[in-house]
Amino acid sequence: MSGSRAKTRGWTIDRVCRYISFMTMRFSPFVFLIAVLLFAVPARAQDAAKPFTFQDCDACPLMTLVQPGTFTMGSDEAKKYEGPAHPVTIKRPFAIGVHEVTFDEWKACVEAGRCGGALPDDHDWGRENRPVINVTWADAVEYTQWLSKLTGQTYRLPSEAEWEYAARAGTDGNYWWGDEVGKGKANCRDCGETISHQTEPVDSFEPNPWGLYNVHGNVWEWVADCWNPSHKGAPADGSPRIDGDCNSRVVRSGSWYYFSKNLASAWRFKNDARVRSYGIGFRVVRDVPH
Ligand SMILES: [Ca+2]
Repeated sequence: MSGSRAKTRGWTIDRVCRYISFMTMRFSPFVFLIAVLLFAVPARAQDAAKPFTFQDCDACPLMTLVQPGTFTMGSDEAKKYEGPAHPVTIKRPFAIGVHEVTFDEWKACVEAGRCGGALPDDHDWGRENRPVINVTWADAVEYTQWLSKLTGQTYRLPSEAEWEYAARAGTDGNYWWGDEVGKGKANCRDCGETISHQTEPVDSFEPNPWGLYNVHGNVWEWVADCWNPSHKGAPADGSPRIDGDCNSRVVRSGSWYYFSKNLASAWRFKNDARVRSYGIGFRVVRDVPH
């Protein structure tokens, strides 16, 4: 396994800084500014088409950078627990897993003597690039703690607000692609012509506009928050709720087993934090130093 230095398309952050320092000394600041502008304009256009991604180590989850912003969390058309809709402002950028954490990624933690010391049951669906399942909320937290120690960065579960912000990716419909689930866009009970009856590889289907895969369906995803049956009293700054029933934790996304209504961006559900389920996995968040 490689070290903890962040890799960004072949250019480390240290290398970029050294290059800028050298060019500023070598040429006049004015000439260098022109060169940077010429370089930056096409780079921004490229970034808009392809979200910025990085890994902190070879076995670490692929992460994408999410910029700060304000969005409306929840829904006033609540079927059950999704109201009231309320504004949330994410004040700092953060990085979130492009995919649900895979069995292969989990395996690295097991081989390091953590994460229970054995791979969870895969129900004979195959492991590798499928989402890890049959992990408790505490198991998921332990994985983030192991990643943090390995990389020197702060990994953790997303807050429920961060999760919904990243899943919506600037959209306000039931799904990032619109209000109708359609066919062939996700893995759920009524998402396709046939029912999969199992998980699919984490890079199945099209990603959302911010590059996240399977924010709707495949596996439910543990988030950090304690359970509350509504958003009444929820924080407005994107932090997790630590009041309420903390023996139960929030899960988001819906899964292969559930119907499309349970996959909606605002849909929320709970589970006993001790539960191991063939329908629950998670994705990680990494704090971005500022
Ligand atoms: Ca999912």
